[in-house]
Amino acid sequence: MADEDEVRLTGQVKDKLVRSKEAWAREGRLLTGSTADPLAKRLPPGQRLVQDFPVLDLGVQPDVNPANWRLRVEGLVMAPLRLTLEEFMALPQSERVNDIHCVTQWSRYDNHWQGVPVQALLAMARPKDEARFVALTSYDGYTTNLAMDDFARDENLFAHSWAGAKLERQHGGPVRLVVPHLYFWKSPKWVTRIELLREDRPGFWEVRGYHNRGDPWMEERYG
Ligand SMILES: Nc1nc2c(c(=O)[nH]1)N[C@H]1C(S)=C(S)[C@@H](COP(=O)(O)O)O[C@H]1N2
Ligand SMILES: [Mo]
Repeated sequence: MADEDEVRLTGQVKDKLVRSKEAWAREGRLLTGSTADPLAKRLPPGQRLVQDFPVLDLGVQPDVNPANWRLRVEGLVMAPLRLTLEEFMALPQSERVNDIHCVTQWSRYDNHWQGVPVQALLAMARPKDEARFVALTSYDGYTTNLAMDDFARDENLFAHSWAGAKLERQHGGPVRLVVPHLYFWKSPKWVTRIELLREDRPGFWEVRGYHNRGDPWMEERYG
């Protein structure tokens, strides 16, 4: 690992929590067996609305020194990127307001995010024609995967702020991805590496029984 990739991790990976979620996936827990049209129904099946903002992760929260933080766009791109936080913050900024849906059944409406649209970063990196999938890696070692079509949507943002304030470390600061049309495990906190691929590469939860795509309205909790 290069020097600038070194980060301090605090906490411990919650092995028991990971194992119980794998068991839930095997048993199909929380499934209601119904689906819904997002236009007809704002709250996806089996979800309940919360007002607070729960914190969910593997138990390890990386403390990234802003001077060492990097966002890398690599793989099947014409122009690989390796941005410092200063360079990232200097890119054209956008805002989005959206609802988020965690597979553990909580949903939270009207989250206001500020950051850099995925489409803006892709326009800089210029994906090659063969790029069909994306593998995302975070500073806590977490990984997740998306199809290009799900990644390149206009609403998706690399967010550095939430509700008008700097994104707290517990929610993925300095920068997390927000992909609101899929369950929230597809929105990596502390994201650092975006790799464009020809073939799909399932991530942390996807290899532990979660659905490969995770559409909340189709109730794609488990695969
Ligand atoms: N790096 C990283 N990103 C992650 C996770 C994680 O463990 N590590 N957990 C995912 C899950 S399961 C959810 S529900 C959301 C939770 O985000 P929050 O803690 O801001 O609510 O982050 C997602 N992104
Ligand atoms: Mo989650």
